[in-house]
Amino acid sequence: MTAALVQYVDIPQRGDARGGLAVAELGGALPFPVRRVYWIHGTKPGVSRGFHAHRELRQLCVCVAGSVRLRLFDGRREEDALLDSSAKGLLIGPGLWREMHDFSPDCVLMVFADAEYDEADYIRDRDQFIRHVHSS
Ligand code: T46
Repeated sequence: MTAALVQYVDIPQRGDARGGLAVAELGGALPFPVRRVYWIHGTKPGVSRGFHAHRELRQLCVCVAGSVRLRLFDGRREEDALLDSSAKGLLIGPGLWREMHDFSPDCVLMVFADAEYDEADYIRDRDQFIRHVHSS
């Protein structure tokens, strides 16, 4: 059977009568130690982002406000993931081309990464990415 490209994780909700509280912790929603956190917000209407893959990086994406659609491509198959709840995370491992589309105006996409920023880890050309996955 072919493994799904889209891997969701449940983000435990610990809210109470006062309001919401969601937790991403090592061994729970987070399968790796986090070395960097960034968030994408204020994306202009009609703008798509991403269009790259990573050689090694693992990430957990959580849409903490609004919604966004991620398209994943492994060099053969494409799958879409809709992130529209802070109770749902998306794990993206290495070797996956990712594109982000349909950002809602209020979207805040928080990303937990297992390594510091390194431009050398990016493959930003789709044809190069396809050659990379088919040669590995
Ligand atoms: C990813 C998707 C989901 C930094 O200097 N440090 C950082 O930690 C990051 C993430 C980016 N940057 C710089 C690199 C570029 O000059 O910020 C600029 C915008 O980055 P980029 O065009 O790669 O952003 P996105 O939204 O296309 O992609 C980002 C992440 O870069 C990427 O790892 O998987 O979000």
